[in-house]
Amino acid sequence: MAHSVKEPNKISSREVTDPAVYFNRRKFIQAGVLAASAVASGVIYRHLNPIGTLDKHKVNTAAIEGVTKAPSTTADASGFRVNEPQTSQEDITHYNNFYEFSTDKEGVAPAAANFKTDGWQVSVEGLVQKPKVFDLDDILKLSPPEERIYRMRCVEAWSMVIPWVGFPLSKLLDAVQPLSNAKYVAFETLLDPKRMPGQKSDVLEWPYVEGLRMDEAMHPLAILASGIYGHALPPQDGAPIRLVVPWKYGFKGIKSIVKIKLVADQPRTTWNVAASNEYGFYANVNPQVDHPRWSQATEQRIGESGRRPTLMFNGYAEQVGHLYAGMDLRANF
Ligand SMILES: Nc1nc2c(c(=O)[nH]1)N[C@H]1C(S)=C(S)[C@@H](COP(=O)(O)O)O[C@H]1N2
Ligand SMILES: [Mo]
Repeated sequence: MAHSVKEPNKISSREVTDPAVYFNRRKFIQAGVLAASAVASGVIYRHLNPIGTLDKHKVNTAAIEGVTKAPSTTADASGFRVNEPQTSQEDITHYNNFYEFSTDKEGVAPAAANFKTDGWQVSVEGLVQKPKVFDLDDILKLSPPEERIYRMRCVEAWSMVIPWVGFPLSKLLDAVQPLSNAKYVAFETLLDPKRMPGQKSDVLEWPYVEGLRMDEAMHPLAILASGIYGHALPPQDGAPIRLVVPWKYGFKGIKSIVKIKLVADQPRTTWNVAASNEYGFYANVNPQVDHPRWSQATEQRIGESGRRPTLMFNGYAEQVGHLYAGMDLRANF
């Protein structure tokens, strides 16, 4: 099931790949019946999996037995690197949500393949002492690249474990010196329908926008990522730079960012504008607050069988719970 949109009928079921369907097809591929499954699904694979990739495709046996066994938690107190099998590079880069290119998860990679990011700049502006239009290289020089191994939980109830290369968003914000009246950070994706053909459709309002409260943005777990598995971010995952906020649903992780603006009031966010009853501003992962159209109690980890229990704050409650003390987590979904 895809995200709800203003006119859901515009997305045919054929375009949307359900995680279970995707996963079952992958299992078929592993079993060596690629041709049969490709025919059955009507999909022509442009990227056949070399055996080496499949060998690296790790399966967690605990999850296969169902959801009774609790998954392992973070490897250390920081939460910077979870101690769970990483999703294969193939899956991370071929099962994507990026509506600027395609609403078909497996269609994003081919549609984005020629996306050029040369000369990329990011404007950091608004309520700051030192607004600046950064060249990408200058942003990446602000702080040494770090590997962060995070869970990623999409609101659609599938999840991955992704080894990002990135640096704390706080380092960039510190560089422009926020003013005391800056309470939120607003993010914007590139608007260029020629380069992002999905923007010719009105499936969402463009450009894609997202936002964080200032204290969320300053949290050490919130990063700007420029790589995956030690390689530069491929277009389909949000090249050249995207946000990653691991305790929130994946849609908060805005891709291909060109503008970051510090503001006084809570900014508009794309999915909240599209369906405010289904996608809140906070969007903290919460197994107890169901989506109006499906349960959030469990999730499908891509590359595994069975379902896992969804964890409060996606397993980062220890690190971020204090940010929401006294807040009604049901009302602020
Ligand atoms: N600009 C932009 N950012 C986006 C999206 C999008 O459609 N456009 N999709 C979001 C959603 S719903 C998810 S789950 C994640 C997916 O990131 P991934 O494809 O790298 O796994 O990106 C988020 N960021
Ligand atoms: Mo998502």
